[in-house]
Amino acid sequence: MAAVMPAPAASRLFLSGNEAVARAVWESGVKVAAAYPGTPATEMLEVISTYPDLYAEWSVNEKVSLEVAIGAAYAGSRAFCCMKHVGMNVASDALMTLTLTGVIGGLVIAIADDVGLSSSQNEQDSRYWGRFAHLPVFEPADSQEAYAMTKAAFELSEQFQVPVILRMTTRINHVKALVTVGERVPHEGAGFQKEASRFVMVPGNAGKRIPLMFERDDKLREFAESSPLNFIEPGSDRRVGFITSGPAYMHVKEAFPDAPVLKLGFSCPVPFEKCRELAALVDQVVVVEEVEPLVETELKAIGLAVLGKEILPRQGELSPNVLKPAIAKLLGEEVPAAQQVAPLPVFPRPPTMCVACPHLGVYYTLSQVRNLTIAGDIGCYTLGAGHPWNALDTCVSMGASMGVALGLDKGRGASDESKRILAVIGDSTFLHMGMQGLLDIVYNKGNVTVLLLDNRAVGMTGGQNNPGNGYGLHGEEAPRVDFVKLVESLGVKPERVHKVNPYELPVLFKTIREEVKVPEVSVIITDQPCVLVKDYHKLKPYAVVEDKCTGCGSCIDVGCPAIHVTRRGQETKPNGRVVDLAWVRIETSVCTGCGLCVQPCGPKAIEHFVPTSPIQLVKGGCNA
Ligand SMILES: Cc1ncc(C[n+]2csc(CCOP(=O)(O)OP(=O)(O)O)c2C)c(N)n1
Repeated sequence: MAAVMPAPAASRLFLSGNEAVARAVWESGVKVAAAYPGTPATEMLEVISTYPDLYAEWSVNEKVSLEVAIGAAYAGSRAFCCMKHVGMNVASDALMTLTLTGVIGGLVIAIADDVGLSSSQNEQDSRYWGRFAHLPVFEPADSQEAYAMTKAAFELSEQFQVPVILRMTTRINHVKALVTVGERVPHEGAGFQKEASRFVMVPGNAGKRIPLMFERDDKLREFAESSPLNFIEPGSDRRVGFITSGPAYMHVKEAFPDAPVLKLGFSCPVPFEKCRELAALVDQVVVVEEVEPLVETELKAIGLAVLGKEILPRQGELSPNVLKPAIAKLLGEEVPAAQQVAPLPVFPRPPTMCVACPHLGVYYTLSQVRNLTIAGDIGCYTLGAGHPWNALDTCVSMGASMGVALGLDKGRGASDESKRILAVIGDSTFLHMGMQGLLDIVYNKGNVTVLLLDNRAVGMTGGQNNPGNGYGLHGEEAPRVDFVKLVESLGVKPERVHKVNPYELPVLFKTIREEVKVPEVSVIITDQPCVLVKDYHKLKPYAVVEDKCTGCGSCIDVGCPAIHVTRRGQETKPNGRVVDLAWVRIETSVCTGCGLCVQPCGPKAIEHFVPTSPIQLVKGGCNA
């Protein structure tokens, strides 16, 4: 977690967009900040939690985090909530009613879109929420803007009593730049004032708020027209002008430094007059927006002749190497050869689980059991879909393994009759959205075996604390969920609930084999901690005894990245064929002695590492 930044006002700090937003949240006098982790948004709350004088929490999911922020804003305090793009799908039920009540204290919701899918199950454009929920959207283009727009968003939120969406993308969240910061200004809310017609959204009350929401739309559009966040840079090359927002603005400036540009920082509602102004300056207008053609569609609807996704991709970032050829083609210019070359691809490094990860034992076991259909979920254990396990058959969204497994059970086709249906879910994902799915399986008498991988961490996003590990955001003690009691209280029969150590492969294998045969719901809980959390204790490392290793590769099937195959020479077979002799090696410097690889090793060639020279000890046990 990033450290607190006690820098005084006017300091220039080198901050990522996430850190810049965190600083602005603190300076804005926010009292309550809540979030559920998700890349690329996670660090916002992590950094906020290092500032004094505010309450910050990891909530169990994004919907709860938004609801916590709503309550604080109803009480007149400033509140902040952040999430990755898919988080807003979860939180949107609250959002769509929040837009009717509005807020008292300023409420800013930062949504981080993973444009380019560096770490997500899909690519979404969160600016849609601005249109769908009739809310203003700000789009920063760098860290300084992320900071300034967060502060401006709180002002706007209170002026119009409306929550404001700050739309960020991975490039803004993670890239660092210099930011000049200011002072914290405390903000004291008046406290919650009862007003049932506004805060109790039953049909009679909600219906009366809808026209107010539409009126607010008009006022916001008018405001956007004169907002300094929307400005025109007249440029000198008038052949093409650009209407753009967020990081795409930076790409436009880099690719076409002389072109007229309308930069939309306050991009929803779209300031139509400003767009017309830009159009009047140039021969052609191109709207450059990542991901969906939202501004473009609205401009076309008001009769403005603009181009956009006809010539630009709808997926991924609009970097200069994407923009330059597209605009050259539009202008009938030759595309310079250098610009036609796609950027060099990064050497492929498939994601892998950590050395000694407790999930390894689970997937090694699953890859040995036949006749399974496995509904996967989202977390480190999604990597079980990859090599060497190839264990997962589906992965949709957080918590979906439960419902999908039930659907696979109830919707069995001709070839599925004898198949056993299994669902794999992590502890944080179970608490986020999985619990309800398990209740549904129980209630609807599904025949599903659930593997609940309790590694006491939100591993995938950096090992954050959660109700499953008994620590709060600041590392303080907190009530720890008892997963056995929880699943039993959801209706799973006690005899169908098993807690197993995922490093004990025979026990795990036997438990899975037996439970998938039982025609009712059962839950197998693995109980060993993530190797990256403080509850994990390293054991003595292992090494391969060269003389005993036959190179069979059974240990490789575990999938531990500390194990790899090397060539130890060649052998000529009686038929004259020359074959490579393989030998497996364990990187003892990273091995933590979990013993998973020892279990499938036929020739018993894996033994505790014994350093034979002081140099090996100094090097951390490298057996090279
Ligand atoms: C709706 C939503 N919110 C957040 C995320 C980001 N995210 C991906 S996996 C994950 C949780 C993983 O934790 P857990 O289920 O405990 O599994 P582990 O990674 O520890 O194995 C999160 C928060 C997401 N993909 N979707």
